Amino acid sequence: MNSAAYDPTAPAEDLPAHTLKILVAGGFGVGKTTLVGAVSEIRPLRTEEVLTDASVGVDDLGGVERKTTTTVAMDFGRLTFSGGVRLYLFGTPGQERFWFMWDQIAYGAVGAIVLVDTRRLPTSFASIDFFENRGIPFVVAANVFDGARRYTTEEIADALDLDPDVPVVLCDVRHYDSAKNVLIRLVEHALQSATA
Ligand SMILES: Nc1nc2c(ncn2[C@@H]2O[C@H](COP(=O)(O)OP(=O)(O)OP(=O)(O)O)[C@@H](O)[C@H]2O)c(=O)[nH]1
Ligand SMILES: [Mg+2]
Repeated sequence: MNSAAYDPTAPAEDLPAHTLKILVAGGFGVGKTTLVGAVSEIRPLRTEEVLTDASVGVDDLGGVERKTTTTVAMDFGRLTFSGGVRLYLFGTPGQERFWFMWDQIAYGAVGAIVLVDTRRLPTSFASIDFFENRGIPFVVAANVFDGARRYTTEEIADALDLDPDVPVVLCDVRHYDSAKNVLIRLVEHALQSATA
């Protein structure tokens, strides 16, 4: 190594210029873990446990009958954009009995994606209230499940009684490009909110 050329204070070239903490929230079984897994450039950290009988009659599995596990703490993933922005993605647990963790997971977040399943909109009401009450910018992303009726973004915004400045996007969280598009929309919205 040429020690004369070594400057320990110089920024490493592979380090991103900006790092942002982003939350992936929404109700039970809307696809949060799937989204983090679809976009993460590192192997995502997952805290999945098998769904037990405790869920019966509590969690609405309508439409996601094949779901066998649930997040009990959080998901974690990472995505770096070529412009030098790195996102740290934190997926929240959806089951109501784990909501007490949301404040800790949300600490320091610049924005959130609230995923909704249009067949089970009420499962995401609590997430929307959570970010509205804390003034954390969020976008609503409708994860369009196969066979689900298609709604327009206007219909979804109306049904959720969203403020007019909250962006609504349609997505399929299983696909990298679609999930990444939601993240880009959120970063734009969070930046606009910060400079407004
Ligand atoms: N058909 C279809 N299935 C999906 C889609 N997104 C997720 N799934 C499936 O739906 C189920 C729910 O996905 P998860 O990613 O575990 O949902 P979650 O929001 O993390 O769930 P919790 O952590 O339990 O709240 C899984 O069985 C997925 O394979 C989708 O866009 N289309
Ligand atoms: Mg999950």
